[in-house]
Amino acid sequence: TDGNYQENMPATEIAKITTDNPWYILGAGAMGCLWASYLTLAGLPVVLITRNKRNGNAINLTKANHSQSITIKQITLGELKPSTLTIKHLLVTTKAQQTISALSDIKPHIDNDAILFILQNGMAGKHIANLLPTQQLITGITTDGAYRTDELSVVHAGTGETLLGDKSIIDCLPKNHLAIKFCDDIDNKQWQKLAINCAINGLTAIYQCRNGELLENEEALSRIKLLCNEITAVMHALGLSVHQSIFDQTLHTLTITADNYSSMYQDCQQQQSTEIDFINGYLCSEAQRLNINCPENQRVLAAIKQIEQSYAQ
Ligand code: KPL
Repeated sequence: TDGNYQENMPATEIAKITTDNPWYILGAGAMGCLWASYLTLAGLPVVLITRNKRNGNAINLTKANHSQSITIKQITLGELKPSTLTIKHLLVTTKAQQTISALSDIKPHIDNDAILFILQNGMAGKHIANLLPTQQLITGITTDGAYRTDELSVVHAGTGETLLGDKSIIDCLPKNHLAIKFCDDIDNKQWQKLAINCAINGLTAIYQCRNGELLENEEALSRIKLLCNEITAVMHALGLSVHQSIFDQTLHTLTITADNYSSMYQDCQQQQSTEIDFINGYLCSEAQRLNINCPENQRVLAAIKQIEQSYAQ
């Protein structure tokens, strides 16, 4: 499905990225810095929107022990607000729980016809669509692994792939640097990713371990089984096809990301709010709507909420 659609597509339908009309990136975390780097390397103009002024204007990108410094244009929210600047292309890489507040901050600058490419864990899509009803929202799902070692240094630790639910922007993305593919079944893929995050992320924060260590923990494994059964029931009730068992997919992800610390583990370690409301929280609210019991997901949700509350003490 990917790759050779372009010949049939009129040039006017392909969004144009120029210096006057760059990719703006909201969310300068690991994914935001990674994409800012690769978009720049692909020759596409980029502006990183940051809350506070950063020390320096270069991102240090490391992949397979090779580091390079990439100059990136940045604008702070304070500089953006009084300007008349209009955003036509926005890559959203904020954490799910920060997305609505961050988008509300820049909403006056987002063009009514803007394209938003949303690349994050969890299910925040509906809230974004309510906030920005006229803009085109394109969902992306990525299995690339990245972490930051400081504000502007990012390590591309695991090479995965990025799927997106719309072809129109593929030529405006760094497809020579990242494995980017169109997916005609993005809602299903997003649910599979949600399912895996429901089964892994909370437990790594509860047992305070790397992903792979869950495989050696019998109690954790039996909880993963329960979580997967509940998620599968919800997916079936929603009419989503589950080709490969969610439990098998989870075990596979745990094996290939064995050395990773999950994003939720990292958030808890840094005493930051987590994406739990958009992962197990979302699953539980869908289950409730469908009258399906999800006690194990509720248990994980409650345990992570308790961890978050303990920071405030
Ligand atoms: O997506 C992830 C995350 O940490 O958020 C997994 C797949 C669990 C990898 O760590």
